[in-house]
Amino acid sequence: MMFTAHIGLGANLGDPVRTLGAAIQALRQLPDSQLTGLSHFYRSAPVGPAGQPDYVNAVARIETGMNAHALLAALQDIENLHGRTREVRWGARTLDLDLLLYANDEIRTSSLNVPHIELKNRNFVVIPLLDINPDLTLPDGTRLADLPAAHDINGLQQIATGIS
Ligand code: A4P
Ligand code: MG
Repeated sequence: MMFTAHIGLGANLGDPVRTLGAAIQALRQLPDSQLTGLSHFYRSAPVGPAGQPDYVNAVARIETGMNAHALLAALQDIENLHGRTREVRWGARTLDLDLLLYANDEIRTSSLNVPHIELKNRNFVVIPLLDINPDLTLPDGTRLADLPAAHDINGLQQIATGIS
């Protein structure tokens, strides 16, 4: 069985566009998986501790045979490969990969929350998700396009990267 998963990519240290490009290459190489969608890239104002650089954010869609926990572990391996260190919650990082959506599942465990807890509140997640699928609906039935974040371009700026 193959399942659709949406992955949020974010970086705000080093060369974020280059890091996201490398992460997308790594996603293409995930076992039993295929990259089937990629949003535009956005520069976004940081949410969380003040004084950190702007982020670059994007969303990728894959079709995968991996279950959600195996996929999360694979995403953490990619983060680690790109020098991710975890110190401050919501603080600066070289690469953050979040499992935003997995099939139409709702998963609430100590190590994995899907849909991602902050998904609905973050324009830098909602707007790229809509790039990939303007009709996307969450497991609770919410149409993504109906969320306030879908119409909030505050702090968000599309950037040209040549990555597709
Ligand atoms: N975890 C649970 N559910 C998930 C999921 N769906 N995807 C657990 C990924 N991880 C999930 O995450 C901590 C733990 O969350 C993991 O061990 C995993 O088991 P982490 O990535 O180590 O820590 P974190 O990212 O610092 O914390 P958190 O709460 O995940 O933060 P977020 O929500 O990822 O936010 N501002 C802008 N403009 N753009 C950004 O991308 N990102 C963040 C980080 C803050 N501000 C930002 C941005
Ligand atoms: Mg995270």
